[in-house]
Amino acid sequence: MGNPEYRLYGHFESGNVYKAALLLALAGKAYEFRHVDIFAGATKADDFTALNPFQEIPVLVHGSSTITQSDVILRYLADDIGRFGGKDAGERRRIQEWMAWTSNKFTNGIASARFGTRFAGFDPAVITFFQKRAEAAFDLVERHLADREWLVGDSPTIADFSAAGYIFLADEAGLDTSPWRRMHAWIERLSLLPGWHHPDKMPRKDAIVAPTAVFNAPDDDDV
Ligand SMILES: N[C@@H](CCC(=O)N[C@@H](CS)C(=O)NCC(=O)O)C(=O)O
Repeated sequence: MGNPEYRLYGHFESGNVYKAALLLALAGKAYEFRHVDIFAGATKADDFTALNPFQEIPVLVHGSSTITQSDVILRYLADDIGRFGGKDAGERRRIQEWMAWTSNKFTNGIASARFGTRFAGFDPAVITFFQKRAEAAFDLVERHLADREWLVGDSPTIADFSAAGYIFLADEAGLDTSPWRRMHAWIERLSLLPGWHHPDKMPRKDAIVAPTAVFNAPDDDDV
């Protein structure tokens, strides 16, 4: 295999990196993975800061473009690959709404509870605060999925990948998602798409990641 066109800087523990890796996996795109040791402060190093002034992963490099922030990366990839980005302007707007909402409620919910539990040893009351916030967000997703299979439109989009990224890690945040039955079924649907992999299969060092399968939706030509 030649050099893949996409390079993703990340760390295997990052749900935000996983969102981008998930899209690439489902689209059947190979990518170069560059391991960034966030626990050793690599995001604060001068060379990384020059790449991403926000000093965070994920970062996507594609040709001469450097893109940061997981949801912006998802939008960039969807537009570049021509998949998962919504069928029309209305769907694109709905997708942006969902990504803005989940970036707030799930990050300051699941991701913060997980960080406090697994890595930072937060006070239990603080962890409970974030867990309750996540559970309130689960209620909303559960209602939304009453009469639909995907968050926006009738096929998977970057809204689903963005929202689901941390749900696949919810158990590490001390959250049991099984009582939210429709949400659970939606996560199950995502995990059955050809090419899907769990976050625990993220590369742990620099690697060329080859796709295992390509998910082809029946209406891909419309995108
Ligand atoms: N809003 C950012 C959040 C990114 C973020 O929190 N990245 C974490 C890993 S999940 C990180 O880089 N942590 C290391 C650091 O801040 O130095 C996004 O959506 O990409």
